[in-house]
Amino acid sequence: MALISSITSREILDSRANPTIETSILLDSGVAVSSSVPSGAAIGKYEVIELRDNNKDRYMGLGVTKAVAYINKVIGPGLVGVDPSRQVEIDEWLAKVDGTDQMERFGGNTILSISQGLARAAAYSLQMSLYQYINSLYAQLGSQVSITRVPAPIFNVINGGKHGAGNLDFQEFHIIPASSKPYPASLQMGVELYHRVRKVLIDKNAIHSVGDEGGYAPNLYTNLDAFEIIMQAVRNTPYQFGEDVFIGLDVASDHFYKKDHYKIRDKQQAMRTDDFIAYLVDLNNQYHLLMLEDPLYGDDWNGWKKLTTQLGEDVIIVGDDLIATNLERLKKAHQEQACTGVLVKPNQAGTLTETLKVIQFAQKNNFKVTVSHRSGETVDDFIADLAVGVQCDYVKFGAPARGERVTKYNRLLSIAADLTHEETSSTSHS
Ligand code: 2PG
Ligand code: MG
Repeated sequence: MALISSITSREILDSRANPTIETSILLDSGVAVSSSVPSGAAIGKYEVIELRDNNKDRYMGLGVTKAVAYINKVIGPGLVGVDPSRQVEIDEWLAKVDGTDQMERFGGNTILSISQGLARAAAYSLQMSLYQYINSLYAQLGSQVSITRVPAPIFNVINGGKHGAGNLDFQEFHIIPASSKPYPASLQMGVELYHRVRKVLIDKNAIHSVGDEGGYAPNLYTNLDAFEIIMQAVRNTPYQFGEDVFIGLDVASDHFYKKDHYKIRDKQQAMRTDDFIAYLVDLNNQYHLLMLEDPLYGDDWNGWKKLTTQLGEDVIIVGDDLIATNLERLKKAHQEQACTGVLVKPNQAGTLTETLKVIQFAQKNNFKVTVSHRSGETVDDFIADLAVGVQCDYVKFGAPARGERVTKYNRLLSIAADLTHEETSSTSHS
């Protein structure tokens, strides 16, 4: 196996015009790869720390030159001569050298840029597709899964909350094609509906701009209006709501939870947990949601338990801010039956190995797993391969628009083609 010759890093920009890290790994065989990391809008208190310069004179304090220097001067030189396929060992070493619970010293962003790069370098070296290589790492951790399909996509077509330039409280309004559809057909459906949503918004004079994840960020009277727009868009196509296509929602309720109350524009009065749960149950009666992400505040464990008891049979209740891709929090959610699905974002965990461990626990305990992007993204498509490599249930990469989102959906198209090809050649050989 080729060994690491150098690891170098630089500051680049993410899709929100904020600095982030790009790290390059060169092997002594000449293999050269790069990897870059994303950034969220609302960084939960339970995810690993993102190291920023905090120098107000550069990029409003968001520069990452300290992180880059750690890679170029400390961590990179420490890994020269090492075999990049020792992923699990290196990831554990990185966490140990950092030495803090939340990677405060080096930063989870710093560490993840290396961790992802190692996997990509090793995969190239072994002449394996990245998703196959990740699948083999997952097997090393004890989870043997055979790769048969591309996970079902979730498209974020209307952006509100912290991601929207419009006026909605809820963060993401999702279109979810039936998971029985092959990926290319789901992508096509997502795209056609994305354009239909735009048309309905234009007709209603509600178009405003697009949000951080490429979905429309309209000005509407209520959050419910956004659902009606999507329903109208579906009615303008041959697709059947509840059969071909479903609706999901990332409420991201931490954003409008203030002093024990949930306040949204649809209701004059702020609601306590029980009232907000009743509101969400009503919403589900009306729209038959497939998925409901972060319906309640991330520390409202009792509320989550109640909601999951009420809706968990019908709706996938997804913990994002609740879990923060943190194994301990996932274990707690399992014990308390607080949710039935988990969002997985590698940059909340800090290393690929830790991310795989979270997915492993989730899969063993029957959580529905969604591999997710962040709102501030780069054109790195690593998470597409991760999703296929572990055979998760869903992927959430934003709208099917904007380069940093599309590159991931396109990567899945290419993997889908690989898988079809393999299937055809194995049947023709048998
Ligand atoms: C979320 C994510 C991704 P952010 O809440 O699910 O869509 O947003 O990256 O801003 O945390
Ligand atoms: Mg979320």
